[in-house]
Amino acid sequence: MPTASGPEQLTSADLNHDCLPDFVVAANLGKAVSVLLAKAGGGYEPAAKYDFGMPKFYPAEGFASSYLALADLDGDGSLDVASTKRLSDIVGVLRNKGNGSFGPELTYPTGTDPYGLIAGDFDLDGAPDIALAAYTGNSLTLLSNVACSP
Ligand SMILES: [Ca+2]
Ligand SMILES: [Ca+2]
Ligand SMILES: [Ca+2]
Repeated sequence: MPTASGPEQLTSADLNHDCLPDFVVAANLGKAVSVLLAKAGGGYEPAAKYDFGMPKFYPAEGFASSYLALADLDGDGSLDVASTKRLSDIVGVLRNKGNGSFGPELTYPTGTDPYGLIAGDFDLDGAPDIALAAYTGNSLTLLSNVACSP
């Protein structure tokens, strides 16, 4: 299954509510997030448990996409994608339209050169937030979610 070039990290979850696991891949060289949606009826043969459609590529604002986190960041019930951009000072958020396709990437400021990230409700208000480790900035950025009011 092809992805954008230089895939670094991947994660899996059901992005389109069909109970089949989909994949999201962060690509460094290709500067994109690749989304592969599982197709129903893929069978259970070895190494081909699920058949995937052609991946969709979401350009990463011209920066290498390194790490991913999935969470329902806008509170609409579908998982969204947050990805760090190496050698930048932003994190990108792709909002799931509910069917596993995504709108234009939104960006938010971080420390210098964000790398690893995790999603979690760090301020205990019920909405998922994002914490990022900034590689050359030697810092941790905590982005509190104000878009989601559960
Ligand atoms: Ca799915
Ligand atoms: Ca969502
Ligand atoms: Ca929160």
